[in-house]
Amino acid sequence: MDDLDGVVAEALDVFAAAGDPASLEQGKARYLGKAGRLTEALKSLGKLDPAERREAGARINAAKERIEGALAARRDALLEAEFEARLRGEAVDVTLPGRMRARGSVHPVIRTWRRVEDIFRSIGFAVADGPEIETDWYNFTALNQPENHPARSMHDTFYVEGGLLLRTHTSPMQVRYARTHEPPIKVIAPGRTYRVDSDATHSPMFHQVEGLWIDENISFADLKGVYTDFLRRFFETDQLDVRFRPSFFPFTEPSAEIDMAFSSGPLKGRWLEISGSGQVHPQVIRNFGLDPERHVGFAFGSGLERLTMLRYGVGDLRLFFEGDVRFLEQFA
Ligand code: 2NM
Repeated sequence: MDDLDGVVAEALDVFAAAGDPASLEQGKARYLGKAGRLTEALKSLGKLDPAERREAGARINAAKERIEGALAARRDALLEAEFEARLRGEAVDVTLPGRMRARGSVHPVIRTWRRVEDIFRSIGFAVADGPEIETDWYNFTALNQPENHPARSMHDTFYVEGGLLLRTHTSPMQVRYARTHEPPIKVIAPGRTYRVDSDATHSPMFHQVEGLWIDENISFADLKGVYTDFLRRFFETDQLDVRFRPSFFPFTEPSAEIDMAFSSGPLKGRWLEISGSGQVHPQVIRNFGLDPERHVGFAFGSGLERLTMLRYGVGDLRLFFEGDVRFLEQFA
């Protein structure tokens, strides 16, 4: 084994050419493996006489150390390169803007719902909530709605299985509340209601809030006071007048439409229908489980969509049900 320097130089070239740890290990086998060049050289020492053997052994070991050193250095370099490549591949650009999650907003009708609850709670009304799927008795009979009333037809009301129906107003909740509470009864029932009706100004699902105040001496004056106070707080102005117009509902007698008009602003002087109302009919009081000779009071029913349209100046009811974000995000 004369050309040890040549073998070392060759090994260094082979290691340098190895582009990854696997080919480096293959290169290692050619020089340091069982049948590697240096291993063969060490085996051949046995054929030499002792004087030569010592000197040749030293040279071979020196060559082996150089090769092992080069191998270790190349190994480190390749591992380092691999690590760097991985870091580069997994790099995160911390200067990029985050992926924003779009912010939702409360639907305008639900905002109105909450405002209405807040205002009535502040003047001592409870808030009642109950089933949207009702029995005929709670939705119609208890409210003095005659058997042949058109509102009871399949044409106007959504009937579901088992003789049940989707409530056409929130009044059945007033009945449920009145039958389970002692007077004075002072409650509002806001919620979803359903009618077979769908055009530019009617939606098959809409929201109502009904109010009820029953005690021994409640009059139309109380109704007018409560409702006027509610409207002034809801629209955040005292520049607002209220008038009653005679009307008819089966569950109230006498009955009245409530109109309101702003006395300033863009709608100044225009009377707007805002609610139905009346003194609760004696038969309905009986259905509450009370004696109409002793307990009297008023009820009213208002549309939450209508209140919302007037408050925000929304001109088209359908905007509430289309889910168009460009409309909804204005209420964020
Ligand atoms: C309205 C108009 C007038 C009303 C009546 C009752 C109850 F349960 F006391 F009989 N709740 N709501 C009522 C009265 C509703 O909506 C236009």
